[in-house]
Amino acid sequence: MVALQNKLAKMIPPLRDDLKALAKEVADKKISEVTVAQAYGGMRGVKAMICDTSVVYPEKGLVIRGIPIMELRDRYPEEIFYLLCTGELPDKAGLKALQKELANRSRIPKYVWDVLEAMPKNSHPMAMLNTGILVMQRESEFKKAYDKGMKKTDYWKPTLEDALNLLAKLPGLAAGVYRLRFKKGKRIPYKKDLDWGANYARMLGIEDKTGVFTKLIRLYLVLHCDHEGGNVSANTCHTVGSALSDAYYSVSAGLNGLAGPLHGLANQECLAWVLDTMKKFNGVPTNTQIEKYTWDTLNSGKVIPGYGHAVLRVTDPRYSSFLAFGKEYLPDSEVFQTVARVYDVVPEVLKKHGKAKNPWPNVDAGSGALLYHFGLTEFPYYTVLFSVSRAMGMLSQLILNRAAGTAITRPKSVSTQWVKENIK
Ligand code: HAX
Repeated sequence: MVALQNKLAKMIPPLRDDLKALAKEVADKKISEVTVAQAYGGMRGVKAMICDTSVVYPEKGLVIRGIPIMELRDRYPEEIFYLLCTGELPDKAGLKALQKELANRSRIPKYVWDVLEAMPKNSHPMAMLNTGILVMQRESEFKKAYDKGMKKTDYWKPTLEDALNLLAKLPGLAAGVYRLRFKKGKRIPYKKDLDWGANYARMLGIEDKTGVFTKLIRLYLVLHCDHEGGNVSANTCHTVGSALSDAYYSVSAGLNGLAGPLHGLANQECLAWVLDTMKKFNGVPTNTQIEKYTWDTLNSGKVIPGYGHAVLRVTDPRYSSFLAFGKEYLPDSEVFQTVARVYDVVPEVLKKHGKAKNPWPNVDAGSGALLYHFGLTEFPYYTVLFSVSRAMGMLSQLILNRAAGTAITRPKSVSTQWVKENIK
């Protein structure tokens, strides 16, 4: 056993007892009420599930196990996975052990490539990534152990195995999707002496003489790792996992949600919007030009991608982290300059427009411009990068849910007829 497995093995039995006792002690207390508006409105603000990996505060953004995301910017993504699972950052030995564990599990079965190569050439990279994950479901250790009749208190163990296997393979799979889909040439193998994020950067095959692109990929993987439990991808993964579907099924389901334009696909839409403004105005637009373009977009009934959020009510600290990175490493990039200028203009326009509850940028508003600068210009690919990172959040939540023995998700729905008859 390596450090993460050991740590969880010690942590989980008392944690399970603690959760059980707490749930019993306060069983009848109310934590939320639901209005008709919320039932019709995507259950926004309804507190009806537990997630211990992270919390999103409207006024300060993402906090992972008590640590604001801004303070974790310089960490390795693997450290974040350890933190999400255990509540603590690993020591040096724990990090090394986890990196070694991931390297040893990184080989991707050949049948995955056979399937992906048979897909239509214009398939969306997210459909390819998800197909790759789903086709590996047959490798699930959870499924094998479940079929042998494992006891409920052991469910988390093969789930952790699945999580490590999947995480280890994701950079290679995701990079392979990039190289295949965009005809970049042969796949680049995992290098065992490099960390997980550096491997991903390297396997994409983007030239990186200065090492700044690798830094960006590590940062990207850290910033997108988790966003509590109720967002579309986490909530979907949780629901599917609650039926005891294994990690491959559950994460794949969650990522299908991430592929929607109101969720993770917003990063591709956002860069497209920024590039459109630059094309229209022949270079970095002025504030007045951006203002006009923003109004044109709103007046045509579209949203401004990368702005607004269901929970946040301030500038997303993840956006601020990307902005700081851009200012440090690529202040001369015209795309980055446009993104920074859009930030000066769009919030004020959205306030005047008066619809969006949050006029500030979310994580997706800035990330694409940085990738674009380094030559990763195929923006339909951006949500795949997001997925590799978000898998850490979904998998850590799944492990903890298995440990806690979380119940199958099954809220009660009511019909419109019922609302008319009982509420009106
Ligand atoms: N531009 C224009 N209008 C917006 C808007 C934006 N950026 N954000 C919200 N609105 C509108 C909504 O469409 C809604 O209009 P209707 O009443 O006509 O339906 C109204 O303002 C109220 O919405 P809200 O309560 O402020 O926002 P929601 O919680 O319903 O939705 C969204 C949150 C993120 C989906 C929304 O702000 C949006 O569509 N933003 C643009 C897309 C985007 O950036 N998505 C990524 C979010 C982060 C993420 O999940 N990344 O993965």
